[in-house]
Amino acid sequence: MRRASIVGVVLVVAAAIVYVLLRDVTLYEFPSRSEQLAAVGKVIRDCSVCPELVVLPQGSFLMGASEQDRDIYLRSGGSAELAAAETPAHRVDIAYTLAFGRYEITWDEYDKCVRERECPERYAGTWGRGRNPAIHVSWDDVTRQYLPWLNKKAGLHDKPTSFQYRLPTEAEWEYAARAGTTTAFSFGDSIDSTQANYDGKMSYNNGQSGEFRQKPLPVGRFQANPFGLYDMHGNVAEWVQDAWHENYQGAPSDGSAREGGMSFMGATVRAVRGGTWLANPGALRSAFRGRTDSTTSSFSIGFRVVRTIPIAGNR
Ligand SMILES: [Ca+2]
Repeated sequence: MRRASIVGVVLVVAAAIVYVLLRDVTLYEFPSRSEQLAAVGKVIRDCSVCPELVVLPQGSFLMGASEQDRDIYLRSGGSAELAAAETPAHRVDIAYTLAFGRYEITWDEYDKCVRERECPERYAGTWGRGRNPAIHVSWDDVTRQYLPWLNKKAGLHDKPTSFQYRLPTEAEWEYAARAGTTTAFSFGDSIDSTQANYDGKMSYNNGQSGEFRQKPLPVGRFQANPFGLYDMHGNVAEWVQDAWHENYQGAPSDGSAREGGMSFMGATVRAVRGGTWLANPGALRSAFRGRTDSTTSSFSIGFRVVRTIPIAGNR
C-alpha cells in the first residue's frame, strides 16, 4: 500500500516536471501529424521571456464580411466605404499549424527587450505598465527590433524563417479572431461591454449599451474566444504583417500576407485589426479592417506574435 502511494507521488511529480519542461521548451517541429493534432489547444512558451502561444487547429474559413454581417453593420450606422474594404468575402485555407499569441503583448513582455537595449522605450500613457498591452509601439519597432530580439531569446534566430516569430498575416488574424464562427463577433452578432473593452456606451444590433472604460485594460480580463485567445475584439487594435489594400480583389487564399500597396510619407500603410478601447462596437467585428502607416505610434494600437510549427520533414 505504502509503496504504491510513494510510486503514485513519484509519478505525479515526474508528470509535473515533464509538463513544466514541455511548456518552456521550444517546439521546433511536430514529430508527426498525430502529435500535431494532439497539440491543438495547448499553450506553449518557448523561453522565460517569451509570450504564451496557443496551438490553433488547421482549417479554412470565409475571410471578409458575410452579407448578414454587412447588412447589420450598415444598419447600425457603419461606413459604406469601410464595409467595401471587407469584400469580396473569399475562402482562405490555413493548411499549417499556427501557434498564436494568447494575449496582446504586454508591457512586462515588451520592457524586457527595452531593458536589454534592443527595443526603444515607449510611453504607456497614465495607465501603467505591467499586464497592460504595450502601446505606442510602431509596426517598424515590432518588425525591426522586438521580433529579432524575441527570436534570439527563443533560439530561433538561426533556424529557418519558417520557424520564427513574426506578426500574424491579416488572413491569419481573422482566422484566429473568428475561431470557427461566422458571426460579426466570436460570441455572436451583437456585443456588450461585459465581453470586450470598447466604447460600451454605444450599442450594436439591439445589444445592451454599458460601460466605456476610456483606457486599455490588462490583457485577459474577458472570456477567451473558442480558440482560447483573449482580447481579439477590442482593448488595443493589433498590427498585422500585410500592407493595406483597398479590398480583397486579388487577395491570396493560402493565409500569406500581401505586400506592395500604398505608402504615406515613404512608410508603407499596414492593416490593423480588432478595434480599440475607444472604438465604436462595429469596429470590433472580426471582418473590420483598420489601417495606418508603419511608423505610427498610437495609444490604441498594440500587437501580438505568432509562429508556424511545421511537421518534421514537411517544412
Ligand atoms: Ca485586441
